[in-house]
Amino acid sequence: MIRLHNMCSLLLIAMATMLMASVHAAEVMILPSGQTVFVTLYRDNILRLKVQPTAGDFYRVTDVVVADKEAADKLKVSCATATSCLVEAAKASMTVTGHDLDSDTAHLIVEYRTGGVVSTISKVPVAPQFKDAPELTTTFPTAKKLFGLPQHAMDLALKEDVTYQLYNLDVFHYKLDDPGGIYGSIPFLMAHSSQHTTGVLFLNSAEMNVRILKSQEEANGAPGAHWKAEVGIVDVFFLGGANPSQVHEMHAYITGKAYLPPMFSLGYHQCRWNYRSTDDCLDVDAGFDQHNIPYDVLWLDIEHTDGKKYFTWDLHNFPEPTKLINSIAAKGRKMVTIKDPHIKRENGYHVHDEATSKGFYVKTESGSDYEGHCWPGTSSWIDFHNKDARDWYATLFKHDRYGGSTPDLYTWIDMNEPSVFNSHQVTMDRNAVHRSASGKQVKHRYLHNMYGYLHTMAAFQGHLLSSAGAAAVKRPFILTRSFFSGSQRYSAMWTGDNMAKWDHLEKSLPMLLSLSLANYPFVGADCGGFFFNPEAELMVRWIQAGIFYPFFRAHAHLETKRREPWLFGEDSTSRIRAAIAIRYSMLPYLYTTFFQTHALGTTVIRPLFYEFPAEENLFSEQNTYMFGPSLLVSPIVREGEAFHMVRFPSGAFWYDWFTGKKMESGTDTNIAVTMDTIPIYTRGGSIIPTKQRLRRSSAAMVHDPLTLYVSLDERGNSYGELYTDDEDTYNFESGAFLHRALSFSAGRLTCRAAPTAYTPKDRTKTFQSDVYVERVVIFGLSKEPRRIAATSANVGGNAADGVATATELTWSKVHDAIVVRQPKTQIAADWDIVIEF
Ligand code: NBV
Repeated sequence: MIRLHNMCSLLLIAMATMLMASVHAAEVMILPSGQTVFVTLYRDNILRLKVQPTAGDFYRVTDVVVADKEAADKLKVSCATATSCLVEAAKASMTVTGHDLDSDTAHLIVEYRTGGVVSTISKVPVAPQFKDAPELTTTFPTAKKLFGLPQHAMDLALKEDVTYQLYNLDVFHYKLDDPGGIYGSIPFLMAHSSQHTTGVLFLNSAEMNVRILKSQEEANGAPGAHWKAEVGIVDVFFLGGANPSQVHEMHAYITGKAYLPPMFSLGYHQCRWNYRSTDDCLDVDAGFDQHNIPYDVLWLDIEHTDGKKYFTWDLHNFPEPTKLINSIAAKGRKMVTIKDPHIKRENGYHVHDEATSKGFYVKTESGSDYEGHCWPGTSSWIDFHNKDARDWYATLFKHDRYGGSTPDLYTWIDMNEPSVFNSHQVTMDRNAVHRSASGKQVKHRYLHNMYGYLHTMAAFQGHLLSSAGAAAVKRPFILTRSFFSGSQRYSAMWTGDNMAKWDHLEKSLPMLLSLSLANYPFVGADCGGFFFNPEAELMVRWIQAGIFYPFFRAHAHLETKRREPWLFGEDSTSRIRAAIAIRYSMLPYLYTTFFQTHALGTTVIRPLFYEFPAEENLFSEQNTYMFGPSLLVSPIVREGEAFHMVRFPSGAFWYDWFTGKKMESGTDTNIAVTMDTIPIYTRGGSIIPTKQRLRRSSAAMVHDPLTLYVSLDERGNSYGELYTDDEDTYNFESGAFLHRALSFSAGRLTCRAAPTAYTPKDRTKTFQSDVYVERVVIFGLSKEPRRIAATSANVGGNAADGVATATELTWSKVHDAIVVRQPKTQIAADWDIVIEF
């Protein structure tokens, strides 16, 4: 019997060797159960383990998520025997050893080392009964805290003995501190200590439950997690680095870096279920101008359609949609319409007719169209798993097909968990059937958590297609409710139907930070709270917090009172205006941060431990956080606060944004607050580009001059970058951008080309900018200047080419800052501003 088994194993090994030529894995182990173990160096120090039920052509639905499919390096992998493999990278190694492989307790032990230290130990059961129900237990011997596994309305640090469910669901009135699944999931976890950071990505799109182990009783004092997916395969990536940002960048190699959003989408968005008519929209739009509040995008929810048939209009209330969009766009603003994935089953509705005739709906097991109840009544769902269906769906966005649309109209996709009103858990039957373009069938349960992601891919493609004939293809803007690993390549997300309650405002911060840690940078929550009515204090505080959400939108339920920013009394209006003005002033810095995210795979908002990984007392901090690399913010999220505690890491100097006052590093400081207070601090060592003129939208700011905030570190130095381009198209991929490095040292501020962080596809285009610097604000100078002068080839625009002129500059002391006036140095040029003491 044993001999027979061995012979079988030999045969399987031989088969596997033959297969190696056809599969793109470096090495394989074939287990007696017939499962194949692939051990791969994915890229640099990212190691991947896959266990598949059969050696051959297993159908892996998550392939579409992996950004760089060619990255595996087989030279670094060796499987010495049929039961053990070693993979070695520069700074990491992984050993995979099989145990009890002939028995029903068969398992693999995977040890992942970073910097010579074992940072994760995983036990992967591989007995036959686990073939299609993968699980693993991972412990992190060097870690202190675990983070990740979004989306949950919970604290940032994961809690022991709690099972986090990853199952995308439309949960009505979702509860806070509940580990049940809500709209989206990313099966990624980060384990952190002051020495190391490790990441684990279990790339499986079925329902997954991850229990955080009781470290003392279950994992020898180390944090750990037990992962269990309903079906599918084990496909796990191990990432190890010195700190969170390294691990974040590795994660972005796998599932992709975030796309570069157009500038307008970083402005303020005004939404409501529903702006009811053309006149209503125009009134709201005019209200912003009357009250001198900038905004960029006006949104239309489901009521704008003809009977919830997406890609149509209610022509009674919106008789001339193109005219409406054009009049909003005339002020440099945009509009968004919603397009849900459920399609009304009504003959004559072009989307339904075409989806039916092409067979692009999700099916039942018996082969008929899957039907369910949603907003339009009886509906079917587009099978976005099928690439042909995605290609077809994309054509619906073309302006000649989507009547009333224009290039200034963008997209919101909702209900894409998918939400099915009359079905178990308000979602699609797990046995519903998807089909690939080549005709392979797969049950919904295998890809449930990816459905929203696939919808986003199709909508993104739709926007590219609708823009294809234009002089330059425009970057899409899509907001999705449901998401999975990879969604950051195509869309922003928001945290769905929160409530106008203080605890929902407070919880929005850890929710967004957790998503950011899991490689989803473009994230936001409904400002004001979706359900119920916020009183003025909550609304003001929510907007003051929302200016530090990467995606900044106010939204409200159909049954709530109107709540445009000027409806809460004069004081609140001016506070909201002041907050939104700060957001707009920071757009150059925010856009630069998004560019860095796109170029390097970093993120936008960051928990303090991401920037200060060695400061253990900050590991669980979730109220004070970093907005980009250089600003520390601490939104006021509690009612009636008279004092607010701000945490200042010891690893940097900190300055009050409004006065330049130096704060005490390494302390928790209680600051006295009023309703006007917005706690913002610059990081010593940074230079932050801003634009300070209050305009009606981001488009109106394009040519505005810059104010630079220079905050000195303990050596009197600082550094920052400015990225700029046309804010809207893909021309930056052909070189049409400016990326400038600003640095300050020994009393000299310089502007030069930034070190290459990004390689465009080609260099066929250039970008011109007439933007100059109108003000430099310096925090942390120990002496008052005696003389300040600017030297540049084009100071004031009147010097002969290449000839440097020196211009004397004026300055004054304002609070604790030195404000240098009108250097008029062009951002595109190289220049120096020199301070003599
Ligand atoms: O489309 C209506 C709403 C929308 O406003 C909201 O933002 C989504 O999260 N949608 C959910 C459906 C109904 C919610 C009760």
